[in-house]
Order: sequence, then C-alpha cells, then structure tokens
Amino acid sequence: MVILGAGPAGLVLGNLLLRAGIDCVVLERAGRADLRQRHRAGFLAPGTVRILAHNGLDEGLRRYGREHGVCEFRTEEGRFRLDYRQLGSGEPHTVYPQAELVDDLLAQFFDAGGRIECDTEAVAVTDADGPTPSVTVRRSDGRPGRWRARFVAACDGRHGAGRRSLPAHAVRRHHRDHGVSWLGLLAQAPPSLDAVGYALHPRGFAGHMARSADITRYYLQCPRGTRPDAWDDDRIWAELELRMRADEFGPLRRGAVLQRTVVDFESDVLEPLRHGSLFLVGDAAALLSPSAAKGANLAVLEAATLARALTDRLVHGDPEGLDQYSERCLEHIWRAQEFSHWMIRLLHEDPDADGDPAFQQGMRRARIAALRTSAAQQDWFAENYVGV
Ligand code: RFL
Repeated sequence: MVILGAGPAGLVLGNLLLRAGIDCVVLERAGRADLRQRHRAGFLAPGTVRILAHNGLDEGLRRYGREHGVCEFRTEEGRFRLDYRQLGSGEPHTVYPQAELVDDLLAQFFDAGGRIECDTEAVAVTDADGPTPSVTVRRSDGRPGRWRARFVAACDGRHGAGRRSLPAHAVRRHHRDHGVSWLGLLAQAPPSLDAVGYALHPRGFAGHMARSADITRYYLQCPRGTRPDAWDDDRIWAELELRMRADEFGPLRRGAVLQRTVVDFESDVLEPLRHGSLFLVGDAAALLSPSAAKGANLAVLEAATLARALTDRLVHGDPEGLDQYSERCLEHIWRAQEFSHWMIRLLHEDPDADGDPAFQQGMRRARIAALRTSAAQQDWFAENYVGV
C-alpha cells in the first residue's frame, strides 16, 4: 500500500494499517521538520476523538487537549452565547492544534515500525485501473523513482498528485467559490474570551478561537487579493478590536502576530472518491472552507473508513467496504459542505447576491435571531457544529 502525504489523513491511515498488519509506505513532499510546523486546524469533533481513542492514538490529546463547548456571537444588536455541550447531541470539541496531532501520529507511526519517505514528491499515479498501480516520484535532490503497490491512497491535499492523476472521464469535480476571504492569524497571546467568538460587523467578519494557553487564532475577513503581509500588527489589532466590539464587550489580549495566511473560501467535492485502486482521502477528496472547522475531522473519518475497508479486503478477502467507500464518505462530505455553507451565509454578506444590500442584511439578521431564540435551531446548530 502506498500513501501519498503525511498530513492527518495519511498518518491516521498509515497507523491503522500498521495495526492491522498491512504493509505500507508514506511518500511525503515536505521535509520532516516542516511537517510539524503546519498550524491549521485546532477543533476536533467528538467523533474524531473517538476514532483516535479507539485506536490508541489519543495520548497527546488526552493529556494536553482542552474541552471546548461555547460560542459567542457578537452583532450590532448585542451578544449571545450558545453552550453547545448542553444542546443537540450534547458533546464538546477538543481543542488540540493540528501540528501537535501530526507530531503524535508521526511518533506513533515510527514506533510501530512505519516508513515515511520525506522530501519525496509524488509526480503521478499510473495504471490505477490495473492490478498494480504505480507512483512516480521526484526526490528533493532531483532523483526520480517509482513505487508499485496493490492500492494507492491519495492523502496529498487539493494540489496533490492523486487529484492530478485522475482521468477526466473517471471523476467529476463540483466546485464553488464563495467569494469570501479571511486573513488567518496566529497570535502569541492568551485567549481573550472563554468561547469561540464570531463577530459580525459592517466592516466584515472577525473571529476568535483559542488554541492554547498562550496562542490564539484570530480571523479577519479581507478583500479578495489581500496579501498576507499587507496589514501590520497595529492595524490587525485595531481592526480586531473594532469588529469584535472590544469597547463594549471587553478588551482583547494583544500579542505578536506569529503567522498570517489568507484563505480564499472555496469548496469542492470529487465524485466518486475512487478510480480503480486509487482512493481519495481528506482534502484530496473534498475541500471545505474553514468556516465550520470540518476539514481535518473529515480527513480522520475518511482515513478510518478506508483503513477498515482495506483491512476487510486484504486480511479477510471482503471487497464490500472498498466498493462502498466513496458513497459512505460522500454522505458525510455533503453534510459537512452544507453546514459550512450555512455558516458562510450566517457570517458574511453574500458577494454573489445582486440587488438591495439591505435585503441581505435583513436575511442575515433573521438567521442570527433564529439562532438566538429558537431552541430547535440551536439543537440543529449544535449537532452539526460538532458532528461530521
Ligand atoms: P494536508 O494536511 O494538507 O496534508 C497533505 C500532505 O500531503 C503532502 N503533499 C504531498 N506529498 C507527496 N507528494 C505530493 N505531490 C504532495 N502534495 C502534497 C503535503 O506536504 C502534506 O503533508 O491534508 P489532509 O491530511 O487531507 O488533512 C486536511 C486538513 O489539514 C485540513 O482539512 C484542515 O487543516 C482544515 N482546517 C480545519 N479543519 C478542522 O477540522 N478544524 C479546524 O479547526 C480547521 N481549521 C483549517 C483550519 C484549514 C486552514 N487553512 C490553512 C486552510 C484553519 C485554517 C486556517
């Protein structure tokens, strides 16, 4: 088995296959040190935590992860809180940074005798519809190579070789550009509130998410085409304070901005998630905008689903799981896409909508009012917010 990519998807899959006694190698474009530097996701769904715990991959997150279960919405009409642990399925998130999770999964993979070829970029997957697909690679020193395997899992993200190698007739890509962009910030500062903060402001959205005792993630909606370094620290904090209404609801705890990333909100889904012996997993299968924090959670769920299906096929000779892999995962992916899309419309004005902006504002106010006042809407929100 060849796995492309050592992100959450590839490393969960690799760990579970090793536990089932299935031989695998992970090919990773980045160097080993770079893998530990990706500060992206932080909110793990209860289902993700259960998968990791069930497979003994949760030591770090059990020790250092923190439960989180409250969101605070701030608008021109005031603020309100939803304690989603008390709503819907009644479960919290676990806050555990993606970089730490990847670090844990790498350590466990090596402890179990796993093999990762770092600095090795997959260039193409060929013969995926035959009995022995192969992967051509280019190492960082320029040396080419080739790997053959019974199955290949593309866990190499949206720009990876897995997607590139799919023949146009085999897979359809459904795509949407939401026209919204966020400047994602990591600040060397303790959290400013004990909740995820979602602030709706005429100047655009601002968000607050705790990462650890001294690191906080903030988001600022920004115009399309904004360069990550276009705003200096002072401008960032002034804008965050304004949009989060710090005057009214309490100050933000400032600190150095360690990282700036611009995320253009795009979503896509590939269908089906299989071409012969090549399977798409995680961001390679579907891209979700980060508005609802679903991407890493789906990656773990899909990796676990594929690991079980491969074990059934390779250990017990049962092909059913592999045959159903795409359908099973797509159901979760579309649910997550729908909720992420709902969150985008809750938090931003729709840049595609034509006509009267006041009409849009009225619709958005109505969505917020429903969330503030309707118990049924709050249960629906909580269930979708923590679920994948
Ligand atoms: P990854 O993590 O991108 O890993 C892919 C790996 O493949 C390697 N690679 C290749 N290797 C070999 N050959 C090639 N040709 C290759 N091309 C690429 C890469 O170097 C990399 O190591 O994909 P994976 O495993 O599918 O995991 C997906 C998640 O990383 C992603 O969905 C999340 O980070 C999304 N996301 C969030 N998800 C959540 O569930 N909760 C969150 O709170 C959350 N916050 C976020 C996020 C994503 C963000 N950004 C940057 C888009 C916050 C942000 C700002």
